[in-house]
Amino acid sequence: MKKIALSGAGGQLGSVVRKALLARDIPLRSAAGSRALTPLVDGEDVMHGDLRDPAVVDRLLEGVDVLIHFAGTSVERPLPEIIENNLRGLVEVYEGARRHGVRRVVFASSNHAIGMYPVTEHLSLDCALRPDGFYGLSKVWGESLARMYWDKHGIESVCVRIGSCLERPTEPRHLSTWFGHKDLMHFLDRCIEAEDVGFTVIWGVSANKRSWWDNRGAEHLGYQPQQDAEVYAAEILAAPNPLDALGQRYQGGSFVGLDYSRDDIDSDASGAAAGRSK
Ligand code: 15L
Repeated sequence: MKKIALSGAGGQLGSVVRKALLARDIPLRSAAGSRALTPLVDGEDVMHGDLRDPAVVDRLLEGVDVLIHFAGTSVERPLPEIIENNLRGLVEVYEGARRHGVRRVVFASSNHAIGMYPVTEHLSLDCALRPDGFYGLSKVWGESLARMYWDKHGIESVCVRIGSCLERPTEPRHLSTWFGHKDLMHFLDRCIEAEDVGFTVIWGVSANKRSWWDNRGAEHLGYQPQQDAEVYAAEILAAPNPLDALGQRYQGGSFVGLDYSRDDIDSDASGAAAGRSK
């Protein structure tokens, strides 16, 4: 059986994945950042540490076949923090993958790499990237880094542009962006089991009726989502939308309004989408 390492195992999503992988009896090494993890089952291989330190990365990747890399800053933060956690940390992780012959990395990218697209657009996997902040920008960089390590070093990556990965959708935007936990675990199973993935980018989204994202081109992974946020639509649409006008206009939702300074919001996105950049 393949040995899996999970970074970010103490985080919101990492905790869900950790429990589910252990329940499947998958040989797992769970790694957190600053706080130590208590093993959830007898003999669980747990560790913690700063992934900018190559010795910590060595401990993470020794004997590992597939790394599920969920560590890093997962929201908009000041640039120095993003650079340390999401840029420097990621280089150390991929360099560690080289040292240890790790065959495959699942890189948690994000919909915030494309958050500046208006909600009226439907996106294919090869769309131009339009990050909605420094966090989204770090995911653009991460996807390119993964591409480089495949092209130059033969390390496979699945870059998953995660939408809103929640137990259940709670607001209108999620009717398009929801990535249900069942679908997430099926997706990770495919990332572990699929034969050859090379460099693959895929939208981390359920089979939502209102999805903005089209996974055609990533069929080789075998990801076939079953969940659909539409089941919750009536309930969600009966409540007020928590997003402001800007957040409702763009796919990145609330991230878009952080440090936003344009005053021509009626003319921006469609013009830029058509290649105009006034
Ligand atoms: C993300 O990338 C974030 O990590 C998460 O906290 C959510 O904001 C999610 O995107 C989303 O867009 O809903």
